Amino acid sequence: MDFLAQVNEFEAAALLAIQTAGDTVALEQARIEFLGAKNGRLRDLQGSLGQAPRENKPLWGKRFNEVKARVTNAWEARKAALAQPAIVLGGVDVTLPGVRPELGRRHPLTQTIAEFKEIMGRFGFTVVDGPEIEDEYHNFEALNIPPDHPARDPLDNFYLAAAGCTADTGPARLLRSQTSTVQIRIMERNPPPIRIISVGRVYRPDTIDATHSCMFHQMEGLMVGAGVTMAELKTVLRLFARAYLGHDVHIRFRPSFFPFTEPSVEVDMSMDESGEKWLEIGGAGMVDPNVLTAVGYDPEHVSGFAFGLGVERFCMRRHRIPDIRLFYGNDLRFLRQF
Ligand code: FA5
Repeated sequence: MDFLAQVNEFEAAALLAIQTAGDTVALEQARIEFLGAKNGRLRDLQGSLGQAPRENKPLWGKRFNEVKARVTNAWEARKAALAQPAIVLGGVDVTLPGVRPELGRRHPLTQTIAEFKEIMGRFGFTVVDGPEIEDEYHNFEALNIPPDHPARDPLDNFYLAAAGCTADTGPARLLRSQTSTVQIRIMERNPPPIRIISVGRVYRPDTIDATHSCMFHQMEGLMVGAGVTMAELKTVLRLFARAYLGHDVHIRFRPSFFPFTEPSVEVDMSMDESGEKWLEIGGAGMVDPNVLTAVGYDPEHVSGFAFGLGVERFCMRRHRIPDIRLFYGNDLRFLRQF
C-alpha cells in the first residue's frame, strides 16, 4: 500500500477507535496504539515519511501533519468529553459520540461512463438508452445477421427461457450481446441526421480472463447524414481516445468484418510506448446500406458510421488496472482508490 493510502487508513482507524472509546481505559489504549511515542502507528508512519523520495515529501508531509493534528485533536476532545459526567436521557447516554457514517463513492466504471458522455457531448453526440433485454430482430436481424449466422448460436448468447419467451412459446428474448441494438431502435424512430451515443451493459458467455468478462459495458456511437465518411469516423475515434487517455495514446485500425457495417474495422489502442503492445478496444465501420434500408432510410441519400467500444478496457488502460475482474469483485481496497 502506498504511503498516502496508509495515512488514510491510519486516520480512519484512529478516529474510529478514539470516538468509540467508551471510557478512559479504552481511550488510553487507543492513544498507545495510534499516538504512542514508542510503538504507536503514527510513529511508524513518520519513519516511512523519513524515507520517502524527495519529490513526494512536500505532499506526503502536508497530509501527515494534517492527519496528526486531526487525530490528536480528536483524542483531546474525547478525553474532555469522557471527563464530563454522562447525561442519560430516556436510557440513552447523549454524551456518547455518534457513529460517523462512511462516505461512499462512485464506482470507477460509473465515473468512466460519465466522462465518456461528457466528452462525446462536446463532439455534439446526444446520449440515448436502449433495453438490455432484446428481441432477435434488434439484436440480429435488423443488423443484417441472418438466422443461420454463427453469432446467433444459443451457446454464444444468453437467451431467456422465461415462460412465454422460449422459441416454442413466443418470440425469443435474450440479454443483448452488443449495444448496436440501440442503433436500430433510434433509426427506426427518427429521421436522419442522427448523432448519438449509447452506453450500457452487454452480456456474452465468453470465457472470463484478464480482459474478458461475461457482463461488460460498451459505448455505441452512430452518426448518419448526407455525406458522412470513414474519415470522420476515424477522426472522432482518435479525438475521443486522446480526450480520455491523453495525447500519447495511439490508435490503429485493422480491416475486419461486421455484418452491419461495410467496410468494417477493428480498433486497437497502444498499451505502452514500445509500439508493440496493443489491445482491441472496439469495432466500427460504415453502416451497411441493407441496415439503412431496413430502417426506412435511403442509402442513396444518407450514409453513416457506427462504432462500439469496450468501456472497461479504456478505464483499465487509463488507471493501469491489470485485470477486468477487479471491477466486479467488490473489494474495497480496489474501489477506494478511485
Ligand atoms: C461488437 O460488439 C460490435 N457491435 C462493434 C461495432 C459497433 C462494430 C458498430 C461496427 C459498428 P466486438 O464483439 O468486437 O464488436 O466488441 C467490441 C468491443 O467490446 C471489443 O473490442 C472489446 O473492447 C469489448 N469486448 C468484447 N468482448 C468483451 C468481453 N467479453 N469483456 C470485455 N470487453 C469485451
